[in-house]
Amino acid sequence: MNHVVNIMKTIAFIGSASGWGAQIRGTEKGPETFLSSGVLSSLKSPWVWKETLFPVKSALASDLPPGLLTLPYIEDLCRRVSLSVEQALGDHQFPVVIGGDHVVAVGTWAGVVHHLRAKQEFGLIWIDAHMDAHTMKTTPSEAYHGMPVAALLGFGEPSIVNILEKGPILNPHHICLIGVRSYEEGEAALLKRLGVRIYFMQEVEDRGFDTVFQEALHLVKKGTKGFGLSIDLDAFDPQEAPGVGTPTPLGLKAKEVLPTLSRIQDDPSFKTLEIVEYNPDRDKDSKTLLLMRDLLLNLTPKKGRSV
Ligand SMILES: [Mn+2]
Repeated sequence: MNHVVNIMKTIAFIGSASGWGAQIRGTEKGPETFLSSGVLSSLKSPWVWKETLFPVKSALASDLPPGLLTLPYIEDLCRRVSLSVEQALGDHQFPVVIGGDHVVAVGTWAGVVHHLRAKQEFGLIWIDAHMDAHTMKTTPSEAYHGMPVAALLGFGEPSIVNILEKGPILNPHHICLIGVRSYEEGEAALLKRLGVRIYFMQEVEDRGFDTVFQEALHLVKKGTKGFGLSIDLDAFDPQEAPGVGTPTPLGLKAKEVLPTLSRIQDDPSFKTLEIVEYNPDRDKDSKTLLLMRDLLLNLTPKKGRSV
């Protein structure tokens, strides 16, 4: 008996109820609101809600401002997320992390890279209105959700740079940003110095999302052991995704983005998906919730994969 069994890969949802990284902390409610909304029933693929990870202390009732004092909560949550992601991959599942604020990316991608033994050999497409590449030296807000790209590249507090193993986790030539339209000089200078490819919103408009994404895909797949996608919902136009902490005008349009994304849903190199910054308090007519559903319908594995 020597035949290939074709089975559908199970999606493992991991809720990361992170709010400590943001200035507006409603994202902590994101994962549980998302789960209880029932939108997951429209998924065709088999899925499990593996768990929702909460910070040891809720940020919702805290008046602690963003900054160093929030770091222990962030470090602890990111480490648990990284271990959960690693476990899901070890169980041959397809992890989908639902945020929570974007600092959780430090945990998600540390877990994936550790599992694949792919330090600096893993590709990441970061879809976001912002660069998220600050360090404590350059940040105006001190909020850690503005720092995960820098941390993944080895810059920032050692406790999040080296979450599971000594960083840097990613090589600047294997990460690219799409949709950026709001940033500060300090973070832009860091990414420029490192040679990170940034597709600003203007370039997306000039060349089209499809063209830009295909180019980005080439960049993250070449010479890597796989790639992932980190989607900050604020990359989308606030008319389509009002339920985010930092809405930024003139963003991506789902109509243009979804058909392109659907082309990678059965790509075996596509290892993990992350959708972050959902803030249910600010959503209007469930627009953001339904956009998350549509992203999942277009991005989660549809066909069986050989095992
Ligand atoms: Mn972000």
